[in-house]
Amino acid sequence: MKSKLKERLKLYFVMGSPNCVKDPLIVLHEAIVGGITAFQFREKGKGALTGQDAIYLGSELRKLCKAHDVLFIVNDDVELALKLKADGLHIGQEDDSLLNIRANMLDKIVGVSAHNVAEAEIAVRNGADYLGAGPMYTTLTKLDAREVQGPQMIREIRQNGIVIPIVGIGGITAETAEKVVESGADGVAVVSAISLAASPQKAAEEILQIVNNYHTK
Ligand code: 3NM
Repeated sequence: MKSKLKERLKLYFVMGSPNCVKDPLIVLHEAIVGGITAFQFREKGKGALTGQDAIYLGSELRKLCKAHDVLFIVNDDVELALKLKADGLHIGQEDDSLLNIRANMLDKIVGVSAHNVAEAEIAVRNGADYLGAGPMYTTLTKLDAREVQGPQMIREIRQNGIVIPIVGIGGITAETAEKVVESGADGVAVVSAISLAASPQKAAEEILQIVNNYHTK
């Protein structure tokens, strides 16, 4: 599952029901048809589902990913990740420590959000499988997002010898995706550029093409 992780993180769609206007299952299905390579179930923010409702939606989304061989990662909640038989878990700096989490997620993928080189180094030392580096640009999706770091941050992480897979996140669109991969990211993680697009399929196709074009240059 961890093999070819760089390849599988090329277009990483992050979403929960608060990020959608349409039915999240339809949005995810369209995004899958458009070519996303990974999905993160992130049920956060105003109106987020909890308890059985979150488990139900998560299990439906999980089934879709399984059927289409798209990596399925759960944000922040180890129990939910295990219950949904996710491929992995993504944690922020505020979440439970990576060392505690690893004990429950032995062979699973664990990704960590990093907002600077120091956080990236600690995450790698503690065994992160990939980094989500952000925010690249201004985002309206995460209200408590840190200060914008820009793609330069990824360049600095690479200059510090970190070789694990990195995805940029935060305000990334088809206009900015190339700058992010140019800086040393293996892929881009996006929420609204796909979830709120008139056509999530077309949005995903367009961004994937930009990432692919860069990597085959
Ligand atoms: N994490 P959008 S920014 C979930 O900086 C998340 O760690 C971020 O949403 C970070 O693609 C972010 O709509 C939200 O801007 C990204």
